[in-house]
Amino acid sequence: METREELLRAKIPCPETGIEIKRTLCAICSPSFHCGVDAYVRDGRIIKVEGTEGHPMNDGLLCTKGLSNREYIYRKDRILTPLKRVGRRGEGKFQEITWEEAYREIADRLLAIRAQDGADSVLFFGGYSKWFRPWLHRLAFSFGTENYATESSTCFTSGLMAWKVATGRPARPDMEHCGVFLGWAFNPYHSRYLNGKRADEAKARGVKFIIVDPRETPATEKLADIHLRPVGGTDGALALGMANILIENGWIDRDYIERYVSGFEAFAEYVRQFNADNLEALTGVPYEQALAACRLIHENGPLSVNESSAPLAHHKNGMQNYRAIMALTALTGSYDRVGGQRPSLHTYVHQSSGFQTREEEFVEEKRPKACKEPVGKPRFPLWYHLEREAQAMDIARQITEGKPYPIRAVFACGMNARMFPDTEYVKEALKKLDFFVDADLFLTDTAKYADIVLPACSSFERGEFKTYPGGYATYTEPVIPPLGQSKSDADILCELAGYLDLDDPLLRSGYENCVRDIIRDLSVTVEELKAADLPVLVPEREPYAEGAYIEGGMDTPSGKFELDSLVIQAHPEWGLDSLPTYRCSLNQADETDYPFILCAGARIPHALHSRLHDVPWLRSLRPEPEADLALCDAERLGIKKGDKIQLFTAVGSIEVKANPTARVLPGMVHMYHGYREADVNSLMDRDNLDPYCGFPGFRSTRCGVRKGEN
Ligand SMILES: Nc1nc2c(c(=O)[nH]1)N[C@H]1C(S)=C(S)[C@@H](COP(=O)(O)OP(=O)(O)OC[C@H]3O[C@@H](n4cnc5c(=O)[nH]c(N)nc54)[C@H](O)[C@@H]3O)O[C@H]1N2
Ligand SMILES: Nc1nc2c(c(=O)[nH]1)N[C@H]1C(S)=C(S)[C@@H](COP(=O)(O)OP(=O)(O)OC[C@H]3O[C@@H](n4cnc5c(=O)[nH]c(N)nc54)[C@H](O)[C@@H]3O)O[C@H]1N2
Ligand SMILES: [Mo]
Repeated sequence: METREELLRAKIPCPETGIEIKRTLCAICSPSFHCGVDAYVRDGRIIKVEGTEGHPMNDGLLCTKGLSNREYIYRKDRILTPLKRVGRRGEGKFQEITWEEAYREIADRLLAIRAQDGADSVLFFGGYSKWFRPWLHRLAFSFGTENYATESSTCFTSGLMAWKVATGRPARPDMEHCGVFLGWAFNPYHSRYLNGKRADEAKARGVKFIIVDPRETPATEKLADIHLRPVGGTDGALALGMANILIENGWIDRDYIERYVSGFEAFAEYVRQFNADNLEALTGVPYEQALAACRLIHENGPLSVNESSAPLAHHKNGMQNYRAIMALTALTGSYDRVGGQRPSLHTYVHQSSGFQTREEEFVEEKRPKACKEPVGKPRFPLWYHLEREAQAMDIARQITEGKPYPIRAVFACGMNARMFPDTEYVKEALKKLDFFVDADLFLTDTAKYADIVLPACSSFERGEFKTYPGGYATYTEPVIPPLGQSKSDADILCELAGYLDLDDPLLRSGYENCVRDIIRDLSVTVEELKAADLPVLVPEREPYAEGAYIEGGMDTPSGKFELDSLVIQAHPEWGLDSLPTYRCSLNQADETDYPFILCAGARIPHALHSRLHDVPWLRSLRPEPEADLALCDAERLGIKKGDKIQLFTAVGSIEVKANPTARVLPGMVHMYHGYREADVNSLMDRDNLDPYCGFPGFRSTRCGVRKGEN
């Protein structure tokens, strides 16, 4: 028999130890995951976490980040009470106030600004944590403004827009049934471990893999039958060259194209200029390799393609490159086919689960009628046309310039200035605001600019509705009480709606009532979801019906897959190309002064944007910010592993440790973002933006490298 001491040390859940296992979810990364977690709780504290077995998402697995939830939740800089700024902006001097005082001050200030300059002079912003978005969005609308913007202005939406232009709907790769997988910018082992598992299974089934990545990664090593290594950001040229090869060799599905694709002739004519004569010069990929990849596609269909939310999109020509890659699915007849690219509709907060909720209605029913053009609309008209929200990459400019009208206040949930290009410029803009509120778990460098900081709680401390692929839904209960006086964002937003006296009884009635409204067409209830131990199957789920969407006519002007966009053609005043044209993405900077191409942001397993650099377990895996560069470049510059080097652009310079490696393409430098002491986004040109969608060129920025002070 073990003693109680031994049971405690082994963290055994039983009456002797008082340890209980309670179920929750990990919300550290995107809601398109949110893995199920078994939290071991003793005396209201989490003492251990494990993945939930039988959970439809992760079935017992967790990644490095998920396993660090305990350290994340108990990070030393958790905010425990509402705070009011008493020092200068950014200085970090605050006094504790009550929720009542915080709400009153926020309501008074926002209502006064609205009365003076209109609701549009207040902007509502949501950071990477997406779970509360329908509430924040509705709050903005009920307040009377369309100025609602999110971090998705740099993530995911570019690809979504590319799909909307082509087919009217997003799509998902059907890796389970494909014959060949085109892993374009695909390294799930670092960014989406569950997709890594799926890829391993596909490989074991005999699926062929083409990986397109400038670097060597676990994916290129474990999976690639062919590894194409284009210089970062030249993907469009490579895809158009591959399209040309497929067409020239007759490796296309003519019948499919005839029936379901529009603009083929113009596209085929355009891609002829990407050929054996120039493909290698444009992309760095030898023509023979591209030809071999096309042959592999032709001989091993159906073709499924990776959906990239960041690396392909973070270039000035990013969305067009994306469209060029998607065109390969049209040519090979793989869109809306088993084993190809399946059209999918979002069920709820960035998750497609195969059934409908009323999330969109919940937000749209409050869209204000008369308001000014939201931030970014004049500059990025296609963005607004398709997304109907503000483009966050234009916020700092509009605050600074006051044009076309002033933005005087920002109400944010989880704003991180180091997410944007040119961080200093963003901070200067925040200083100019009359009023800034930020809700966060931690007293971040950005929160230090706020007038009022609100303490948000983690997913372990709140109850939350959530859906999962395969037709599942769940509603978690808190597994520990919120730390200090922290609260769930959704509760904060609903309560604030009351203090603002908004004409919105549903929002004011609280999170749970809103969820009831959002799922009122489903036959499962909040009570049933809460009572269940695991996510439950929703009876309204619909299985995928192959070809139903293309047969019924797609949501595009022609009803077909548009290689040549009629939406863009109808708006010549936008100055955008209707074909997926290729242009060089590099910013205007002197090649002699800035000879390297900086790719900032390729995921590392132990960091998530700004948040996990401060979690000791994870930080210990890479204690200092590092930049990866090719062995030959390091040798030429006399740089050894661990040397301090400076990365510099016309915008700024940072000092980091050098990591010379054979994995990186000569001429390129890779660096992860979000570090306080070496903020790579402080090097980024704030105007180097994709004119189609507004995304920044984080992954193809000219930079210089020199040895630092060692
Ligand atoms: N150079 C470079 N820059 C990039 C990228 C890149 O690849 N390279 N990637 C871009 C992409 S794809 C993304 S998604 C963005 C990341 O977008 P960011 O918004 O910068 O992401 P995080 O740093 O994870 O989170 C932002 C803040 O939200 C807080 N937070 C977390 N959970 C909650 C919550 O539940 N409630 C509240 N109120 N706050 C919370 C965190 O503490 C943090 O301060 O960065 C973009 N910027
Ligand atoms: N551990 C961890 N996981 C994460 C995140 C995180 O911060 N940390 N962030 C989450 C978020 S918000 C996002 S958006 C996703 C992004 O997830 P992914 O899309 O997987 O993003 P990356 O890891 O940046 O890029 C994948 C691969 O693309 C390559 N790549 C970079 N630039 C280019 C290019 O120009 N062309 C080509 N062909 N390849 C290129 C990189 O070398 C890398 O190996 O990750 C999510 N998962
Ligand atoms: Mo992202």
